[in-house]
Amino acid sequence: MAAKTHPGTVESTVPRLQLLDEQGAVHEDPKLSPYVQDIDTVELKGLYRSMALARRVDEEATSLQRQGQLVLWVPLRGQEAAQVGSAWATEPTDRLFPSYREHAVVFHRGVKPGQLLQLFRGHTAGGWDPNECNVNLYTMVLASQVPHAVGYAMGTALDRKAAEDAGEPAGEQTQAVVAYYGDGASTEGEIHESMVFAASYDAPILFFVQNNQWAISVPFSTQSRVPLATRAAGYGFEGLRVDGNDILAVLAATRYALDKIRRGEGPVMIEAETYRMGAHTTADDPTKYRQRDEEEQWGTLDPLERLEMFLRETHHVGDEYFESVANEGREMADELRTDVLGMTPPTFDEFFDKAYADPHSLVTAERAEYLDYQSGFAPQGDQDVSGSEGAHA
Ligand SMILES: Cc1ncc(C[n+]2csc(CCOP(=O)(O)OP(=O)(O)O)c2C)c(N)n1
Ligand SMILES: [Mg+2]
Repeated sequence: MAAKTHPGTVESTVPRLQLLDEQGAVHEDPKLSPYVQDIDTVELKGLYRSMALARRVDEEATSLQRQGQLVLWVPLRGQEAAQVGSAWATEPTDRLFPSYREHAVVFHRGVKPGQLLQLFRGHTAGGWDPNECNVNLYTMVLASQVPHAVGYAMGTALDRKAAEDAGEPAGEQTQAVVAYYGDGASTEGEIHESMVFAASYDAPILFFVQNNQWAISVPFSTQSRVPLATRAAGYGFEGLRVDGNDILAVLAATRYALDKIRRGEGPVMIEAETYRMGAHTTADDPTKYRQRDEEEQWGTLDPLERLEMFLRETHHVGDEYFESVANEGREMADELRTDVLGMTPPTFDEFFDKAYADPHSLVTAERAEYLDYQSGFAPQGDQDVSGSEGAHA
């Protein structure tokens, strides 16, 4: 579906790539098709399963937030193909830098849904160890992860060069870095700076933009007059524009990009055109700023339904498989709910221990001051919560 455009929009010279069309049929593309030759029925079922489980977790998390069990939730519905397809193309050694909606990406790297929900319950400031799964922590500050990712990519390239200069055997494969961000974040200055540095230093990085058409209530037509992929040329590297609801195109384009990056041919950018089907977060009401017919049109482009059509019609996968995935999703959601309801909140003083890796005298003093202040209150059981006074949290 064509994105809403501004009257001043310049016709794009970057073609929109697609392999799996809206009716669930595959077409050849000279650039992308070679990168998905190995994707057989087993792999396709795996891709479907990952998307479906991520969607089920997303639904459960939305309900948990509505029931007051999470502080906030950021729905991913609609973006499953962009996330699973791109993550699937990476090697476990590649370093990923998400923003805050990349749930399917972090699940692909082994982060458990319960670990992620601890963050959205306010029980942790992180959720996982970035060095264990090679995924940096979420960041809410738009675009801030992108210069970090470029710096990391420049560092890996320098390490590799230093090892080569010292005559040490080169590692098995060049580590690539993927920075995820959105159409709204793409207009932050950090992205421009990141692209200039990445191009100048030939950093092994993939800029992966999920253009979900909205930055909260601001439509994409306000962010850019051209598809974002066209911007890459201005920095001197390749930009690919893919149908982000077509998991095969996303997978192939990401593999193509990572191959190029590993050959030392500089950064690449991918714009995955997709749609945020739900609210921006559980604190948002999209009916205030977007039209129902737009949502309905994009609803016909659902990435899961498209892959399901292809699996059923071309790969003869039947109901049994889809039912087993749905059952697995239900069990996963039940476990997640039990897990979340059983989580014990950390005490506030624990946060002082997380400020620095090593003890710090100032933080130690602040912690003592805080504990002293807290000790001035009556123990929980003695509090009078019947009247209005003293009943506030
Ligand atoms: C530096 C900064 N400015 C503003 C915000 C407030 N904010 C949070 S999300 C968002 C929209 C981001 O849109 P986009 O980059 O398209 O990502 P999406 O939420 O659509 O995935 C804004 C403006 C923020 N978090 N950080
Ligand atoms: Mg967006």
